[in-house]
Amino acid sequence: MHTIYSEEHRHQDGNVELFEGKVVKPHEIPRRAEIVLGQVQARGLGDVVGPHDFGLEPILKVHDSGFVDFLRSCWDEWVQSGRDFDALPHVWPVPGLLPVGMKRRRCESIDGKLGYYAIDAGTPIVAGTWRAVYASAQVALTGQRLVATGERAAFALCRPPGHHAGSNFYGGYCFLNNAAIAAQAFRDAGAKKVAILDVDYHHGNGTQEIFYSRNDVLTISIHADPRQEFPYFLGHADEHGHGLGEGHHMNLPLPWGSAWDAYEAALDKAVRRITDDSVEVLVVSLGLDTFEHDPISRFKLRHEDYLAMGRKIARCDLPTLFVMEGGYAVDALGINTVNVLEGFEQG
Ligand code: SS9
Ligand code: ZN
Repeated sequence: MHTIYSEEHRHQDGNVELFEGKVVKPHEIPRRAEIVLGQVQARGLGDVVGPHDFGLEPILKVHDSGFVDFLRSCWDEWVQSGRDFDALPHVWPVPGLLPVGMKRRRCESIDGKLGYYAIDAGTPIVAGTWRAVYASAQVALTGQRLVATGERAAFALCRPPGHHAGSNFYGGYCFLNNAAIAAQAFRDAGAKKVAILDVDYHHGNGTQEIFYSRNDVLTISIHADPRQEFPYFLGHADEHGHGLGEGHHMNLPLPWGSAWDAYEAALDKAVRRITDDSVEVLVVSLGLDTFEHDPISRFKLRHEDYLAMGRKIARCDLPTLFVMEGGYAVDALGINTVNVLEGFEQG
C-alpha cells in the first residue's frame, strides 16, 4: 500500500508539556514520524508519496471556522502579547463557572482563547504548529483520495495526530481531526456509510463528539477506561450516540493492564458491529500506544499482536484508510505500525 508523508510535520516541535502535573519534554515529537517512515521504507511496504493540497474547505466541513482561525493566528497573537515560549492554556471556563442563563463567550485575550479552545495543557502551540497541522490534514485527505479512487488501502502517516480534536477544541497532542476530515471526505465523495475504528490507547473523544448525532459515520473506539485514563470525561461503555446517531457510536473501554486476549475480544466486537452494518469504507485511527513498553500507557500488547490486529481489521473486508495517531515508545513505533499494515495486507 502507499504511504502518504510530508516533512512539514517537523514544524510541530514543542519544548514543554504539562504531564500529570509536571512540566516535561513533549512525548509527541518529530522523531515519531521519522521512525515510522524509516520502517515503511526498510520493509518495502510500498511507495511513499507527498500530499496534494485540498485547501481549507474539507477541514471546515468538520471544524468550526472560529476554531480554525484561532489555530492559524494563535502563535502570532501569543508573540504580540509578549511571549516567546510555547503557548499553553492556564485557565478554563469550566461549565459551573457561569451563572444560570449565561453563555460561554470567546475572550479577545489570547490566554482566554487558549482556555476556551484547549482541553488540556499538554499540547503546546509553537511557531510552526499550523503549518504541520495543515499538512497533516492534507496527508489524510490524500490517502482518502487514493482509497476513494480504487486502492484497497492507504497509510496516511499523519503527524501531529488528530483523534482528541473535536469540532471546536484541541488537546491530547491533537489539533485537527485528520481521521474525521477523511471520513467526511469519503461521505462527500459518495460513500453512504463510513466507519471509523479507533485503536489508539486513548479514547477518541474528538471523533466521538464530531459524529455523535449522525448515523452516516459509525464510530467505534477501543481504549483505556476513562475512569482511569485520559481524557477522563468521555469514553464510557454506555455512550451509544444521540438522536439520529443513537446506536451509531460504540465505546469499548478496557482496564489498565489489558493484554492481547482482552483486546482481541473487544476488537472482535468492533469488527462484528462494522460487518453487521452496510459500511462502505473504513478509516482506522491507528495509535500504537497500546504497546507494553509505551511510556505513558498501561496496556500490554506485544510486537506480534499488531500483526494479528492488522489481520483482524482485514476481516471487515472494506477499502481501508489507516490514519496515524499516537504511540510514544518511539524506538518500537515503526515496527508496531508496519506490523499492523503488513498483517492487514496478509489478511
Ligand atoms: C495522563 C496524561 C495524558 C495526554 C495524552 C494524549 C495522547 C494522545 N496519563 N496526556 S494519543
Ligand atoms: Zn493515545
